[in-house]
Amino acid sequence: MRNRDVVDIFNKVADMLAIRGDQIHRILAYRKAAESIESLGRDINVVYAEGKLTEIPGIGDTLAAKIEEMLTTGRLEFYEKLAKEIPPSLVDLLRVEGLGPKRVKQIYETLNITTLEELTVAAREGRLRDLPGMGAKSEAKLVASIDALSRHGDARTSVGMAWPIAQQILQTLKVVPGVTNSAVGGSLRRMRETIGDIDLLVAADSPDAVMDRFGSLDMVETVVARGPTRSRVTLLNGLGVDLRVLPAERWGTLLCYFTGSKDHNVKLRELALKKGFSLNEHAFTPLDGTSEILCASEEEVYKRLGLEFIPPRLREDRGEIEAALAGNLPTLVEEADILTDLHMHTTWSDGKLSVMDMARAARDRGLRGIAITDHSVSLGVANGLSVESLRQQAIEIEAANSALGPDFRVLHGTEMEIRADGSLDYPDDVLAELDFVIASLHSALGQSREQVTRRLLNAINNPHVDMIAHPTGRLLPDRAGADLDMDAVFSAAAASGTILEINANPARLDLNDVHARMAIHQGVKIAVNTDAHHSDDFELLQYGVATAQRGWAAANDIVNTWPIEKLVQHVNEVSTKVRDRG
Ligand code: DGT
Ligand code: CA
Ligand code: CA
Ligand code: ZN
Repeated sequence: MRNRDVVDIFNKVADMLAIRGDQIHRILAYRKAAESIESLGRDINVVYAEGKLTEIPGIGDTLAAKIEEMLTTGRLEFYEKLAKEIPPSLVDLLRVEGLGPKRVKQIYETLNITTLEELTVAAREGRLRDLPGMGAKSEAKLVASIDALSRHGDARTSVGMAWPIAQQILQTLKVVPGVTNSAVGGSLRRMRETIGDIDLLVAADSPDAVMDRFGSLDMVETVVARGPTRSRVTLLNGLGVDLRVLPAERWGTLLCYFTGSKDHNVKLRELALKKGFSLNEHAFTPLDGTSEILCASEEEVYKRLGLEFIPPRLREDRGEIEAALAGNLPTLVEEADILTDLHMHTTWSDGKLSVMDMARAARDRGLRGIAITDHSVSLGVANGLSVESLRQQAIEIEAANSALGPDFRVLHGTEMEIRADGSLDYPDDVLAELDFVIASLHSALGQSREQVTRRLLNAINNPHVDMIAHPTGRLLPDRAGADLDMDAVFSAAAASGTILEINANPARLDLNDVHARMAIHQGVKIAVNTDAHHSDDFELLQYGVATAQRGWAAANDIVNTWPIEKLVQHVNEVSTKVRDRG
């Protein structure tokens, strides 16, 4: 058994004791033990081998004996005996908002319900309202809570939803007196496309004021746990937030440990052990028993391990530690490197602002150029442009360019439908009039791999098509994209010079991180664009850049970092080359 398993069983025992109606101090003892093992940061098997279990906070002789039993036999007799009295599956019922241990016991004893499924059925059939102390109203509330649980349950949240919330909470915590540092950690700092929960880290000498402020935030629904260095809350939207607080001199190890990923941490710890240290969120602790070494910055943590600093977006155990050891980490593209945005919409199709409004807003954000890429005619739902409208739009774009002067360039583009049969929405002679041609799939995404891949390759190989937007067409969290043969797509894009997009909208992030890395490896040029329908959407760029970073992209891999003249030249050369070859 490992730390997690012991934590799991102790938490279950605490819940089962609570349902049984046991003494509160006994229940709390198991919870405290679980929390301390959870934040132990060392392999509990090692601690046991050293005979030091009782040095763990909250572990006395009784609990140490139980841990020993689990580690040596893989079982816990006490748990098995308890399970005969209180079915362990009852613990799941406690996850339903508004269901406490007493009520769970009553439901079990009177209706013999032992699982969340059985409870759901009983509640829907109206069998709970007759229990003493219940009623039709509280039964209806319970049904709503069960629904909410299955909605949020184990579902992951979009990074675009979680990031602003995390920033908002941090704004409040960083001004609490005594706070010297604060940051987002976990998968959100690594900018995974979806996140399980928000992790926040704070450096402060005394955690109490921070914990108080955290628990009393308006958006908090319940404080799930509060310990000496850790609190966990559930927000009104069902999202979980973990907060850990340690003194400033431990900030580096704290931030590193809770940024993860877990697999990255495991590798760091192995490196530390080779150098004679255990490593957790608190410190490097020498195995020879001399006093611990603190790191106030993350840089020191990596330095001590003999590694280059590894940017958070690479910390997925995808070769970054090996690269850091060899001094081979990429210099990642940064948001500040981005000079253009090559995909956006205006009132000509389904956007909310005019060409000029979008251009001014982009210029105000420091960009040097944009491409206006409204939808083409067959995307009727998005008010796609006919050839005549497209030609009228050209006049407006020319006017915008004269008005904006030489330091900003508006390219006339299109986001052209690739129709279900693989043909393109505009004829070649119309495409030839445009500065920048995007082709994309919005319909018939469920076609067979062979069919949908052939459809996309047809667009990639058209000499007028400069870029493919959101290649798979997926929508997070649950609409899968086209089942493309990615290898075929990447090699065709590399051969033809067709740019592939990382669409920065957090509902897309398409290409995803892994595909972006494969594409770059095969020599494909990548664009990061917002697909803005309003100037507010320019904010979304950060998610696209983060995805590019997670794909190990350097600035030169991303065409938006190129001066616009170079970009235009690339697009023209590629068209000519392909035309000559074909
Ligand atoms: P999520 O929330 O599922 O999107 O993913 P994370 O990576 O945010 O995971 P979370 O919230 O469970 O934990 C935050 C970080 O804490 C995680 O990235 C690494 C660290 N951590 C958590 N549990 C463990 C563990 O059992 N072992 C190690 N080495 N690190 C852990
Ligand atoms: Ca997390
Ligand atoms: Ca967490
Ligand atoms: Zn678009």
